[in-house]
Amino acid sequence: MDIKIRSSDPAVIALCPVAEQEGIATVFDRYEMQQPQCGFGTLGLCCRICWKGPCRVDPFGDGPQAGICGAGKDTIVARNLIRMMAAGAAAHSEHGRHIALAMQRVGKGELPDYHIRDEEKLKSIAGRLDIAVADRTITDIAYDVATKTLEDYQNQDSKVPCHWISASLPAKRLSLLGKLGVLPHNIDATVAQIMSRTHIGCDADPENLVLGGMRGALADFNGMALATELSDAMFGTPKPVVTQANIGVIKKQAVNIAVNGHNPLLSEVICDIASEMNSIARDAGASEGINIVGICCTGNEVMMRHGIPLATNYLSQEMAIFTGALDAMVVDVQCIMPSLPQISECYHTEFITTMDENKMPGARHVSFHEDKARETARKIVQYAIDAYGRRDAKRINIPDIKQTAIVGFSSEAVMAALATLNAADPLAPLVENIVNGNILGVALFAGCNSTRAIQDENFQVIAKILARNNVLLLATGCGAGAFAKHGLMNQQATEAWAGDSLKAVLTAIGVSAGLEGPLPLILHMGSCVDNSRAVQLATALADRLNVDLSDLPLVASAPEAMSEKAIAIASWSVAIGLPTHLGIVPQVTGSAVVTDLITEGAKDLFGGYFLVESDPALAAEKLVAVIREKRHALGI
Ligand code: CUV
Repeated sequence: MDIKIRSSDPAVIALCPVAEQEGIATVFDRYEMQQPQCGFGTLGLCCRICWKGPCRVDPFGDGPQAGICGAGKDTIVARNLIRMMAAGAAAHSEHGRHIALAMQRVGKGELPDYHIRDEEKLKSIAGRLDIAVADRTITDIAYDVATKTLEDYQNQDSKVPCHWISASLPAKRLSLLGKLGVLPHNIDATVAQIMSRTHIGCDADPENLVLGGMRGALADFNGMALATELSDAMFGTPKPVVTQANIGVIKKQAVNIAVNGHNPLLSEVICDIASEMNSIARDAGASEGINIVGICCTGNEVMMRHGIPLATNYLSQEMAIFTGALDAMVVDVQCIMPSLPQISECYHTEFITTMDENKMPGARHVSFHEDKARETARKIVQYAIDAYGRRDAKRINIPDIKQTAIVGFSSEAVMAALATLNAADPLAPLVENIVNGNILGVALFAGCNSTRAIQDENFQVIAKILARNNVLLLATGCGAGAFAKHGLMNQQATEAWAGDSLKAVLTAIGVSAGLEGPLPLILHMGSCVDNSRAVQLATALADRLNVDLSDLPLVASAPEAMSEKAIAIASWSVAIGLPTHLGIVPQVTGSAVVTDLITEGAKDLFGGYFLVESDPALAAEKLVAVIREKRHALGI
């Protein structure tokens, strides 16, 4: 296999031959082995919802046009689609619940290993949730914030929407979503309703199903908004920090520990403990002590908050092990390939699962609970140090491939940078430059990598074209990882790729904010749950201009989306009014009705819609055209 047709990441191109030599299959090999993939599944036309099935609808119209129960293609496709949205919402919201429960216990004084590190942020959240802060202790406020947040999982009054969505979107948007009946009142109930209405013999109306799915997607937004905000209060709100990304951040002379997954509750403590255990690592022979590196969204979390370097993003997570110098990979939840423990077994690498509901065959399981966080983290770091002693020097192969990245652009950090230009009215410089056209518009890149695209390629091609057209670029998730690895999140990238007027704006802000040069070409806003940060910024802009989110020259793009979570994110992005590009054809095209619903139909209802285009250059052109259209409608 020519790996260059599967990945554009030079580290992957360097390490895949190592895997081949070792006779170990990678995600790219398994993709080949899956070809040709099932056409019914690709179109969304395979139904496995009951045991009379699986049933399939013939897309050419010759064979059966309904499943055994009578469900036709539109019902089958819609049910499959919204179950994915529900799964995505469940994943993000479970992550959020985990953080909220931990914060509630911090509030009760039950978790000595955790603290409220950002008291200002906690108070600002409390204000948004109408919780009093004057003359109260931080722990009391934390308890109330967490308790009110948890009401979003418990409220049974369907007329009262979830607190977090109410506190996060412009009034105009909330009113529209309320009228459409898609504002979630309870995350768990919304997910359960999707599972229930898609059971055999329930909701069969494609439009009704898709609207129910959109409510689930908005519950996903609610779950990620609260996850982000509570994490900031507990672990700190990100500020710009210079770090490095790609596999070359793994160090030969250090005990290398990769944290992989999503939830910062464990990785934060691992970072703390690692710095305390450096001398033990040195005594074991690792002259550079302990080196924590990140993968996927846990990587983004610790990168944004502490400048921990990012080893890689989703599709290349296996590559870290092929360096032969990864002593442990510690995982929590989501987007962790089950192949990893098997590959680790071929090396000296300790593969450690930590969440009782996320175990993997072949892994060592160290059960993580917040009340013993430091003790557990110490045990995990010790396993890594022990593994270091078992390294095989002959198999060490760390390609010297890494790029500088400036990360940490929370919405607070963006506002702080803007405030250096105009303290009284920080949004003014941004608004002025959008209105006068120096910034044509804003694009948010999100989502995963997929074997259905050349890894990281769509991200790079689209971003460079948009930047040339003076579009301000934001990124989260594995998209952010892709940009960081490929050197598009540094000042050199701004010099190389930004259009003249965008470059001037990024330089003015960067210099004024003390960066001694422009802001990076693409602002790293964090992990997937941190997409809520971009919405926060967009909401501030919309409120300032007294328009709705759908009026802004703002687009979203998930050019290599893959996970159910990404489907949920892309769907709420549509529901809040954003034209949302997908570079991978979603598994809905077996139904013209559903395809139309999420494109043209959604446009009529929400103002947002899906724009599917798998050619990245064409996608970029279309996104620029959409931004121009929005400007025209605004009269700017
Ligand atoms: Ni949550 S969801 S592959 S790690 S962005 Fe990365 Fe990000 Fe998709 Fe997963």
